[in-house]
Amino acid sequence: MKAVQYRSVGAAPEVVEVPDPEPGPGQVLVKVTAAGLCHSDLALMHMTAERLPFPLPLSLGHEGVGTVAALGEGAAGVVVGDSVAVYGAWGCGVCAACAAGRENYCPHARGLGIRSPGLGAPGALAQYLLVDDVRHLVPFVGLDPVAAVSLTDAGLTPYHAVRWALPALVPGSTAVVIGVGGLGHVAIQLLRALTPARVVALDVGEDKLALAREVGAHEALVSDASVPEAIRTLTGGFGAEAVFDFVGVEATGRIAVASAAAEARVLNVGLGGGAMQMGFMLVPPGMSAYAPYWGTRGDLVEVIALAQAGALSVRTEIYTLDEAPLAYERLAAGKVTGRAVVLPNG
Ligand code: FEH
Ligand code: ZN
Ligand code: ZN
Repeated sequence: MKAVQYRSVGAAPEVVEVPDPEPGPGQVLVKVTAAGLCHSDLALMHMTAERLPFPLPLSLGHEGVGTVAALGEGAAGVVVGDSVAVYGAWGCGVCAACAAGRENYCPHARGLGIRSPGLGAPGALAQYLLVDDVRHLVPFVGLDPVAAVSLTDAGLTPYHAVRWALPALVPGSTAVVIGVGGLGHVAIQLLRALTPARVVALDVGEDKLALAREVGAHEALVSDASVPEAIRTLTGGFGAEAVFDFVGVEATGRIAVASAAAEARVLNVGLGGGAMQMGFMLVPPGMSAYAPYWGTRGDLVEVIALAQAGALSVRTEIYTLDEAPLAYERLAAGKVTGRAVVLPNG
């Protein structure tokens, strides 16, 4: 089969022919309908050999939907032809976190050598994907798989983040979204669907600010050092009750804290590698900070239900498998609107 692989440190991703995978005991083989690209893919392709936490070559793609193509011995709960979304945060499946569906926070996975697809295990940017257990598959009926594949990451990750901030997002509150990319533009829709908060979007690109307004932001402001003052003016001098930084560099971390109200919930969801200040008198009194990772399996079921109810839609750019290296170049250059989606069998 064909797959998009990262084959050596520093090399560009390339489309190669690899052996067709066969499902082993308990595994499910999924014929991939669509797979999304993520900034995390770029982050891992910029890591030094010393920091890369898994061997190469690696088939990329941790955002995938498809149809069940075959079941390994003993696998049950799905049948050939079922349309499924892949929950990508694979854990051990038996610890307290995994038993509660929080496999994204499983403390045992790494030590057991359990990796997510596209993040150490063969990923979804391929014609077929091996899924280690049927519990990682979520039914995906009534949605266009191409339009909605990114719910498995660009939807799931901001949904998990917004859910943590919900107690702060009461009537009269303000939520700030920094970065209107693949995750940020979905976060705006989730905040509008799930909370009464006024949503203020920040970005540096006028095209991204236009997208923010299109998907429901009440305000869309240029993200620079003066913007916390604008947010304080908007909020009567108090600041925002929740701030979501989907960029995650030092500068946006500073903007996030400077824009926050007392008791605000501030989240660093970005991959920029920037630190966010925390400490008495360094941040507003009572401020909470959270660095979430992906989302729980229950979150994925809920975000799919939100999409099925028409409450959110992911903006996508469609590419063939052979165009995937170009799509990564465009993603790296900030030229992708919403999410880039590849059709491995299209
Ligand atoms: C993947 C790997 C590391 C950090 C963050 C991520 C996310 O893209 C998964 O949603
Ligand atoms: Zn991702
Ligand atoms: Zn576990």
